[in-house]
Amino acid sequence: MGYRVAVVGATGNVGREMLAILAEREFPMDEVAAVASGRSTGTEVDIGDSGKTVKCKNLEHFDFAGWDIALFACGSDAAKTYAPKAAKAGCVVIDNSSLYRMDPDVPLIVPEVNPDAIDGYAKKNIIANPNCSTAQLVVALKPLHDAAKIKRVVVSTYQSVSGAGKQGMDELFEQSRAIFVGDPVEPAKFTKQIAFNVIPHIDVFMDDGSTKEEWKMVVETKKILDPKIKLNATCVRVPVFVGHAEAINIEFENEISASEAQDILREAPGIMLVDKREDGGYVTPVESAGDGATYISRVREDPTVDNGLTLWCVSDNLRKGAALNAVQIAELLGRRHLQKG
Ligand code: 11C
Repeated sequence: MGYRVAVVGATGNVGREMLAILAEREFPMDEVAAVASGRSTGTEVDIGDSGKTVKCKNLEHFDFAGWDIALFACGSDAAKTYAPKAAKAGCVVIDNSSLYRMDPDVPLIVPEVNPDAIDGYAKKNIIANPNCSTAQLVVALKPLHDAAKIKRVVVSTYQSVSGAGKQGMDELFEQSRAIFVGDPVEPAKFTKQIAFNVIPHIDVFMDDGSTKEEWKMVVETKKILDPKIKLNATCVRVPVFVGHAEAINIEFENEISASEAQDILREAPGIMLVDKREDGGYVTPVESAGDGATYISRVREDPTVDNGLTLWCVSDNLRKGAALNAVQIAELLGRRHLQKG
């Protein structure tokens, strides 16, 4: 006997990945529903490469009663209306939007980092999935924090356009084509030209001059890993389709060498260490796309502070940063709380 799972926002970048990953990981399902806005009703959506498809149902009329788990990938506005409705009907919501992440009654989970926090899920029947740039960061930080206690982190991100949805991907493609053929370039989703450029602005500006993407990295890292960690982020959009990269500088309480850190990271859950210190001996976003790992490269000591390390971290933002993490949460929920059969 398996679960009945609904994927809400099934036609978007993350929703499609959720369906694919449920199939790839053979999540025990008796039934899967693809749910989306009214304009997608009846659209056939692939369940990954399984050869099976499912017809989209209209979110507005979808009855969540009798469904065990709903993976929400539909943005904050729809989550605000429909997540409480689903939760009230007895369906556990795993929400990928930012809406509930900082709610003290909603666990914010990265299974490799804070699995025990899931035990509080029943307060609202909602579990939050972190922002993509936070997910890979905390996977990288957790084993190092356990080993030498992190005091402060300075991170610069290089975030792919798929983080901004299909519209973001289309805009990079269209602008690249326009530049090659000499057509005018017209920014729409992004505030400036993204093709052959980088933009130091993701999400809206906050009063202190940081952006909401940067703020999310700070508060989500504190909630998931340790509220005592100080973190400063600069989030940048780059002309890459899939895969976020991060340059991470870490200051520790206790001594830790680069080779000790490499040994720890090599064994850590969810991490692939690729750190050969030679041409091409590191991972780039293109190689991370389609994969579930958080890749770490370029681990080295930072001689400008006591107990400092710098490293490079790359992961598929649609997978570990969103869909895969949500499915891993569903697996954890199943193991701990919703045992079937
Ligand atoms: C981006 N990180 O790359 C964003 C996308 O809070 O879930 C995900 C936003 C979020 O644009």
